[in-house]
Amino acid sequence: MSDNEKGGISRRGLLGATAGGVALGALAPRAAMLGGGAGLATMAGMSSAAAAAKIHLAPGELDEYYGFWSSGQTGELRILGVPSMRELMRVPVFNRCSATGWGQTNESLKVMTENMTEKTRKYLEANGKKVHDNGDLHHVHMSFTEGKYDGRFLFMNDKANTRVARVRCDVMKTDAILEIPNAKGIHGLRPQKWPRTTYVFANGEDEAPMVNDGKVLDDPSQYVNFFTAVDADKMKVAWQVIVSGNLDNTDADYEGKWAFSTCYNSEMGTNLGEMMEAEMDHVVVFNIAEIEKGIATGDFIELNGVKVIDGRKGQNKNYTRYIPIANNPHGCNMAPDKIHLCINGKLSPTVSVIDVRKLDAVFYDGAEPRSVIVAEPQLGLGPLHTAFDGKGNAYTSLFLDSQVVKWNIEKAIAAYNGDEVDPIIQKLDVHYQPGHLKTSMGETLEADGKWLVVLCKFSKDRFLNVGPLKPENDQLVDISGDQMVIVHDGPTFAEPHDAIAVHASKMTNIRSVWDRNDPMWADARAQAEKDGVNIDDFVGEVIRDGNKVRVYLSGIAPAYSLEKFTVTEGDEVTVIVTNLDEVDDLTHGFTMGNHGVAMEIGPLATASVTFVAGQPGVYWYYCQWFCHALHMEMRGRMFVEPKAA
Ligand code: RUQ
Ligand code: CUA
Ligand code: CA
Repeated sequence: MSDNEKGGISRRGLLGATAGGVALGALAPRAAMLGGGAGLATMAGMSSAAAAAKIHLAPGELDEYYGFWSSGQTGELRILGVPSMRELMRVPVFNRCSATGWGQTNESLKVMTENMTEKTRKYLEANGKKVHDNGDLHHVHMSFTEGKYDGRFLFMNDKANTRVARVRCDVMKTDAILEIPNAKGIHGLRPQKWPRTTYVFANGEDEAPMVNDGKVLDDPSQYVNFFTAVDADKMKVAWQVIVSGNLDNTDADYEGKWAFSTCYNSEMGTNLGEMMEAEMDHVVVFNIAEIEKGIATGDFIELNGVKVIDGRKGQNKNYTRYIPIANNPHGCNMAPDKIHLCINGKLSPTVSVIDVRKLDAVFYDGAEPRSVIVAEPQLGLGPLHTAFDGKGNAYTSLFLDSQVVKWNIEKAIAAYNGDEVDPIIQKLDVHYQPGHLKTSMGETLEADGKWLVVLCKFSKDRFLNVGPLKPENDQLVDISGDQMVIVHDGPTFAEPHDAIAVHASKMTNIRSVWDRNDPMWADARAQAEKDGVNIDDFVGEVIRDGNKVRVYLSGIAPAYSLEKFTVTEGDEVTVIVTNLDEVDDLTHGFTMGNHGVAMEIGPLATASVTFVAGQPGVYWYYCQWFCHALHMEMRGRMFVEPKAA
């Protein structure tokens, strides 16, 4: 009997009487619509006025937590205040941003291109592009020191173009983007928790030939997947491990010994039926010390400049172990008790609880891989992710049931050992189809059990109808009492997958104006020095260099240092703008009319942009960031002279 069947619901049962699995996607939303009672229990135990009071901030009051939100296919990072759920900022990462010039300024193009593979560079060049301007950002996580957030960096994935990015928490700008060679479709991502974030672990979800050069195509027997450890300080690949099956979500332990990845396609199938064929998939456990030893002793192959360890099944080494889990698991969540890892069943109604203290025996004493499982509570339909309150309770999202279930880990262990106890404390209807859910500080040793954010994939009837494309609904739940209480509906644009809530006291590095010596514009500074221009002074200079023209502008509200400059049609013009206003919140902009050029220049920042001067004529440039009563007057002219015949 399979574990699925042991849980009382077979795969066939979960899918209903449909032939094969193809109807799962269509079935899911309907199933939830039919699941009655939506909303009725949400205010149980608390009046709506009391609930609202908990999240209401008077004008000028600050939130207790920074919420860092992914944005899925929008490709950016978002900052929300928790518990007010007010959106505070959007940080462009993989996307092209009209407001800030991200994806267009020289500084952002450097970040976006400097760690790009040759293959991508050639592809883009052939298509007249410099960068991909989309991303699919699922997971955002902060750097750790000894299991606690340290306020230095945020790391995030791009599933669409196989990248990992880092955002500096001092200025909230992206400072590194790394395209991962060999792997395809980076999905799950987590920083190492202990002793500090030396590695960021990144899962390749999609299977492809090991050497993907077109010689092997439709032969899945030759496909592999890669698990990647990124050096978090250098933002370079440290090493990779080839695995059996694909990789979905990942997490790391609190001892720095292990990383874990779920796999929903141990079958290495290429269609839905094949991907659900097996009774069991697995969790891969990566043994960090053994992998580092293997790299140090030369037990690797080199592939596209990366040291790659073979950790596939059947390797008689201690790099990896494969723990069977009921078919098609999804989320992978390490509890702040440092002991329990929760693997969410998705197709199985269960969460498999692994005691990480039992892993050594599996690696070194030949213990059965499943001997590490200490509980497998049956929670409901479609468990995707689990969060923790630091008080021994877990909160699991049930996608198909449109619920969050609160359950107790110790009781689940007791039940698994045969005790007559029900680990389930409460089931809460949410709206609708929740994916990730996050507790305040819940993925750290400082889990505080105050708030839970449930990121619902569907909002349907919860908001005014805005057309066929609806917002998602990020619901805020008060978990400080015995019972969960929904206190806020938070509509969001496409499409937050994941979020973290970081106590504001952790954000000690955050600045309000830039440091003039910031490395972000080091290239512009070096060029200015060569041109004999001091960009720390109020300067207006035009340097001609063949058909290249460099225009140095300073801005002090409400004027630029130059009211006009002249170039020739077809010149490559670089405009370098420095904002010399050392004033909190005084941002300038630079927009060049009818040239598709616009960028942000924060207080004491320098930013630059390069474009080709267009057809002859007069073009106005202007500051597009409202900076002064005379902001409209902060503008000037570019004269484009006809090219000599
Ligand atoms: S995954 S809904 Cu992209 Cu984080 Cu689970
Ligand atoms: Cu400077 Cu508006
Ligand atoms: Ca499977």
